[in-house]
Amino acid sequence: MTRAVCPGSFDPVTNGHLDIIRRSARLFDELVVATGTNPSKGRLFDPDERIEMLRQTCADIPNVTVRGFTGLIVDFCREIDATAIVKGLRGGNDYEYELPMAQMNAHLTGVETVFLTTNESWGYVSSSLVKEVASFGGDVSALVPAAVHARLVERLAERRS
Ligand code: COD
Repeated sequence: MTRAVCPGSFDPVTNGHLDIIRRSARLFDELVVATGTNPSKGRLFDPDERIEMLRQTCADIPNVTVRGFTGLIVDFCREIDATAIVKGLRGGNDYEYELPMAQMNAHLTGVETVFLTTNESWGYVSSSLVKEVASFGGDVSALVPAAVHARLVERLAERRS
């Protein structure tokens, strides 16, 4: 039985994330999507909200579960007996950012990191850019699941009022 973890901030989950999740779920028996906090990024949704949106959007993928984690990703992997971490790569910047993390995580516990290249449709999509464009009134409805889009519009309106 192979179990992998797909970690991220998912603030909020985008169609780019979902594509990586769906493709990873075909490679492993079980995939645990794990929301953590990246201290270098501000957040729009709290962890429970991010988990709820992920559960809603991954509900049709039978071998996917969604969990929150705090602390080191390698400790979470050990706790749930996962042997691989799956990450998505959109380009050189992602590679530069992810490579030392993959090597550090391998150094810490020997966990493997598997990289999937982005789907050509979603290579320019990031949660940060989606939030920025939406905050100025741009249409991001094709870039995130419909339920997430509704929450995003609502949250940004709350922030403005
Ligand atoms: N197409 C393909 N992949 C994508 C796309 C897209 N359009 N958008 C995002 N991705 C990929 C990213 O490259 C990343 O691999 C993953 O999806 C998640 O992205 P984000 O932006 O939601 O999440 P990050 O990068 O902010 O998450 C960082 C973590 C929380 C996973 C990281 O900080 C972490 O592991 N923290 C725990 C503490 C720890 O262990 N630190 C030491 C690490 S060595």
